[in-house]
Amino acid sequence: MIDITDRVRNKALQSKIVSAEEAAGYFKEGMNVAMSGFTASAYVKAVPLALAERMKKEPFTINVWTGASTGPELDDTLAAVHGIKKRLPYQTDKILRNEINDGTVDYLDLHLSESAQLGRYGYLGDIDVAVVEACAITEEGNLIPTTSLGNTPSYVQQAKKVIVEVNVSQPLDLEGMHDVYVPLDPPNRLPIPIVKADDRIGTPYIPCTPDKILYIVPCDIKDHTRSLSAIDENSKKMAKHTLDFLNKEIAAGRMPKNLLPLQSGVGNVANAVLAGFVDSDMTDLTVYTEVIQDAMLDLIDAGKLNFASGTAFSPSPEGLDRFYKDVKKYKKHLLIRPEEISNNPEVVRRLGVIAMNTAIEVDIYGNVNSTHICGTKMMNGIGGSGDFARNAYLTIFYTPSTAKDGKISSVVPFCSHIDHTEHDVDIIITEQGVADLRGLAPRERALEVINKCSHPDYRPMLLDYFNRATEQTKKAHTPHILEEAFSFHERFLETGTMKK
Ligand code: 0RQ
Repeated sequence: MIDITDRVRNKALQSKIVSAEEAAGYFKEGMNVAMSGFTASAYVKAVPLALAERMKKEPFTINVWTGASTGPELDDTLAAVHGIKKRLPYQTDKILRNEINDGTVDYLDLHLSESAQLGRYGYLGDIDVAVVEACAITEEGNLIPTTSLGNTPSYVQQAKKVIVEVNVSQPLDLEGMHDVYVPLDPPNRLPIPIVKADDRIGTPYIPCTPDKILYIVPCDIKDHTRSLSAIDENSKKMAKHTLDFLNKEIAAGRMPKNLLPLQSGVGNVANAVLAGFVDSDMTDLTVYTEVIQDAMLDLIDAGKLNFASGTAFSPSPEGLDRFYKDVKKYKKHLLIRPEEISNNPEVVRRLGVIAMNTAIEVDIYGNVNSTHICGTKMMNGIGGSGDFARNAYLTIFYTPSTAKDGKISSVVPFCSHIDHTEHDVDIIITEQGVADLRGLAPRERALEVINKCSHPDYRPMLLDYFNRATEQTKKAHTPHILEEAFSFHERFLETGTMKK
């Protein structure tokens, strides 16, 4: 077995070190199991792998709560043996997604900032056991976290028992990079005293006591982070539109020269936008976000980013190696918080965050669908996009104007599912251009979205819909022809394209 005695600093606790197989024997049908992990960072690996092996021989299911998506050793492996009954609050795994969409798994798609407190409010049931990754365990039994915090502090607080995976692939230098704060629940909640991205308000460890720790499992499997794809032409155009737009905001005096704290979602577009900042002449940037990605290391190296606060460090494999080689340097610029703090509406509103997230589709009035394909099939989940979109100073959504080789228009008459309403959305950016919806009434918004953001192949169809809807409803506040509102989606389902 891997030697972790130097990382279990409480000598008495060393007697609880067992193999992953022994720990896997603890789980029973129907248990609520909270696991660490936010993106493919700091998720537990050895225990779910051993649990899946056990489930292959004696099938049973558990309910899995995490911070967000995880890596393949957790979601992929447990879903492949049909070991998950209920899953919350977010996922991105292909096998799990299929099981969510074929009725095998019940999925609770939650605002990430709320997910820990919903657990504490009690109606989801007790957490039977929390399984969490740590770098080390202190003399007092406290846990030194690794590359993300997510919901782990709250889960450890709430769980009846805790199984700790001590992962020796995670460098001890990570110690000190975290700020752990779990708010009290109403009516006792206090203001969260963060007024700058780098403010510290909590402890550098996850509070835990030795008696709560059931087992300690050694692990040496690295975070299985995802490679970034090359930045495509559309993403480059959207990045350029963003920088041009923000520069105009600065020139108009609506934003300071170094902008306001940035939040960006994950994926190709987010990465391209942040890469755009590296090549820009903007300096002294700050980031108050959920996920810290490779481009933020580039911004630190370029001397343009002063500080980034998030709940997970989610780099590509190359980014992770680069970070591990120089943790001490990057640590001065990075802080990891629980997701109920990184995404906290109160703090996002106070700091005046610029929120940049990606949509599946948008409609002509500015509603945004981030989660459902054709209104019924779950893609990933709302994640943190709603936490930021509702509360930011400026809320931007991105989407290429078409999907699936142009067969789908990402601008539709009416979104087939709505995650972010017209009231939350300020700016929509596609490769075609920027729709600035601030200060516009619905009929003005429709023309702005259609003319600036839709693809020329679909623009005449969208204008035709809008003009007929305006005429038929005699200029109603939000003109729609109800029986036609989903006609683009219906045509795609019937013919394989939204084109006529
Ligand atoms: O399908 O994978 O089969 O090629 O959807 O689309 O363009 O690659 O974009 O990877 O950035 O994902 C909204 C899903 C975008 C993501 C979403 C198809 C398209 C492709 C993916 P393929 P792209 P991305 C904080 C913020 C919610 C959570 C969030 C997401 C696939 O950004 O999950 O914002 N966001 N969190 O072909 C049918 C359409 C489509 C479509 C795209 N209109 N109809 N299919 N696709 N548009 C971060 C966290 O919370 C962790």
